[in-house]
Amino acid sequence: MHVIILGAPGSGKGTQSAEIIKHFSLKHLSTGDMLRAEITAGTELGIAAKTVMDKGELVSDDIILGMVAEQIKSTDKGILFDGFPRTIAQAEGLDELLSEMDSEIAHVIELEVNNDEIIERMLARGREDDNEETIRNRLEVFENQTAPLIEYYSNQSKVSTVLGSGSVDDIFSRIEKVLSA
Ligand code: B4P
Repeated sequence: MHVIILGAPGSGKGTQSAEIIKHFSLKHLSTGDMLRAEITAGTELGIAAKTVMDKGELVSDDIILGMVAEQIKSTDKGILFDGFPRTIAQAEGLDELLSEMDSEIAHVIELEVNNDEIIERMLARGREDDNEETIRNRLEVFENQTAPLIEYYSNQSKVSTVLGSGSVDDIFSRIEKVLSA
């Protein structure tokens, strides 16, 4: 079973992914974590990605799809995709990669949180790309490039929308119901 967790920046995708993998046998694949690991390691990819991420923009589809393809091919487990796909091109690329393996996405969990709460959370998180100007740009990028994925996956009848505010445990219980159904 492959699952996508989708939501605005700061909606808690990483936080809920950590809960999901405690209870379901899935491999956690976070493109944000992978990019931050490249930055920490000081690779060429990391240096290029940092400039883009600091502005709140998206790293190119080719780079992301290359990184993800490598991971998908190296595991037999179901995958929890966190922060990926973020564009229609990435979603189409993912569908293609999975269909080559006779597989497909089973569930898309959409985490719904209002923008005021998101801004408050990210300012409190204080990661390097969490300043107010970058956050506003990331929210705009989300609306323009990532939100259309909800329609893309709704057309495949795969989307379950989950309220992403409240306690981490309460939100996880809502997700657990969807994944156990
Ligand atoms: P990501 O690493 O995906 O991070 P995010 O969207 O900012 O955060 P997430 O939703 O995981 O929130 P979190 O759990 O941390 O992306 C970072 C950047 O990488 C992107 O802007 C982009 O440049 C690049 N990138 C990544 N993937 C890409 C792709 N596929 N294509 C192109 N570029 C890509 O939660 C946020 C905060 O809220 C935390 O402090 C947390 O503790 C708090 N929180 C969580 N749940 C809470 C709750 N229930 N109540 C209160 N606070 C809560």
